[in-house]
Amino acid sequence: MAGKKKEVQLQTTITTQKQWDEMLLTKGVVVIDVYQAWCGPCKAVRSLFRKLQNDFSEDDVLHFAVAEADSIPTLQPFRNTCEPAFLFCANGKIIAIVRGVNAPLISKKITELVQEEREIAAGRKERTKVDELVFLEVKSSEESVEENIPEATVRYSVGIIKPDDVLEGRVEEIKQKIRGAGFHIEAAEEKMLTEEQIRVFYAQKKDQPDFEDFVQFMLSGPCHILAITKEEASGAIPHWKELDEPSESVPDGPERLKEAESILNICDVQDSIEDASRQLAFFFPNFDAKKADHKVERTLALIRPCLLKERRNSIIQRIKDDGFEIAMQKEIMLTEEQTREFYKEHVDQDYFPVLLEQMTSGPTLVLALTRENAVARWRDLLGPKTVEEAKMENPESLRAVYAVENVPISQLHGSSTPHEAQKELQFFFPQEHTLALIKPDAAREHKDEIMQRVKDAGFTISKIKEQALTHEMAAQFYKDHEGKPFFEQLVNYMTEGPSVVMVLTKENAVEEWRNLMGPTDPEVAKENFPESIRAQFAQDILSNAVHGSSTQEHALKSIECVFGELDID
Ligand code: IDP
Ligand code: MG
Repeated sequence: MAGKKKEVQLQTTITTQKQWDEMLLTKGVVVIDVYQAWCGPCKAVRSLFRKLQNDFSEDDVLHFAVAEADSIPTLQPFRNTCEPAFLFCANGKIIAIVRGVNAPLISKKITELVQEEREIAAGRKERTKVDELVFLEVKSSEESVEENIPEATVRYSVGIIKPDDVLEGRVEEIKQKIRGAGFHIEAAEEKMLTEEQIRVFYAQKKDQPDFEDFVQFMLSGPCHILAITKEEASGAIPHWKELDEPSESVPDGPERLKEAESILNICDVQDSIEDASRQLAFFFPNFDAKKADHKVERTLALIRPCLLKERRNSIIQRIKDDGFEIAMQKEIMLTEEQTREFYKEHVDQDYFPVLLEQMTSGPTLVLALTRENAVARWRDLLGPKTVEEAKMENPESLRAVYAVENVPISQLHGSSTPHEAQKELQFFFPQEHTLALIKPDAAREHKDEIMQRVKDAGFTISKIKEQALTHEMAAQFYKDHEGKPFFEQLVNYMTEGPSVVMVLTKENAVEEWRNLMGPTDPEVAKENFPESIRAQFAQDILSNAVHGSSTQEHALKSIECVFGELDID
């Protein structure tokens, strides 16, 4: 590991506009870590930078700097965004940016730029005219999904719970302790380690006299391997080492913590993201840390009838408090057939009759939850499978906390793997079509803005046309309202000019579009759903900007009425 001295020299510190302007005069390539004063520069990339500096040390072509966004006017657009950003300066111009600690991408960019500078210096290549990056433009691209990187740098450690603790059923207790200290468990797996894995993982112990016995002990039964993360920017989370220090605030007392420290072989990866990636790859070959860090994932959650009836608000609040967003939701009364289909792998189990009875006893709330690494995080929160195990092994887990008295079935479900999540989401939220319409006045005045909202919400526009509804069409559309006092007015309004008529396609499209539209009356919309289209673009309860089918059946009928045969895939 490199010593502190070298670290100080690695990056030039830039805290004023003058220093920034001077930096631009540097020959060669400068890689600048733009940071916020409150969280400081990114430590995770330093070992990578050091390595690259060694690789390209011959001709003084590569330089590194850290620049504080708060105090340099040029970097104003980077203030108040907490994700790390790396700028690449060549020949006095900022020509590229990487957001987030994407080590492979940063490494690739540096290598490309250095090679290009060398070619130019050797006269083998002309300098191509490149456009300088305009930061404001760069900022707006943050909206794209790929760039949507969480705020803090995530670091991984691998922890091993040894065979004796696994055998004695202490896994949950230990996991709970790790979570209690502010870490997240991103993946967990019980498995027999190979002798090679043990020798590599515990390499630093190999000179201890009882090492061979230790290896044999580790081979004596399954271990529980954990991939653990800690968010770097958040100062509230202690380092592994600090877990070892006496702390009055922990109910178990310092002795228990010492024990936890010795139970887990703890690898502080503070200085080397490479070590952590190697260990992760070693124990979790299928675990994609980059994906887990950056990709907002979806999982399916079910809140079963008893819990929904008794503590609906509490559980929804808890889900939000734990950082999940509810992307889609639907309350349904499952039929026996649907229950059998959904739980087809469980139909032969002893508990199935009780499960079936429970699931069909009232409405279930089905949720599509999103956040990074949602599948593992939600399962981790749920805890052990049965209420009994949950209460015994992890009383803090949601299945224990939200157990319903006298009901033996756990009240919460979560998908086991991303693949299963996809299947389960499809089961409850199949692709649907709905008919959407931008009413005449809104089509004149807010068409582009409303279309943008449609696209941002992820709808596919399967068909679209601009057309003034005929009297017959409008009357057919609003057949259910015939005889109401506003009916005549409504039909007149709808036929006064061209509307934008669309077939929108998405999972759960009917409900999703109605959610995006908001309540019929814009005053109610403004009050309760200020982000909805009607809150923002409707004039009054009649001229309320948009229309959407209210059921799947209505949707199919009106699509047919406007577009003829339904021939959408
Ligand atoms: P929805 O459009 O949200 O489905 P509906 O109750 O189906 O609402 O009503 C259809 C349309 O009739 C509304 O979008 C609105 O344009 C109009 N409308 C509904 N209620 C009133 C009312 O009380 N006064 C005037 N127009 C109304
Ligand atoms: Mg309606």
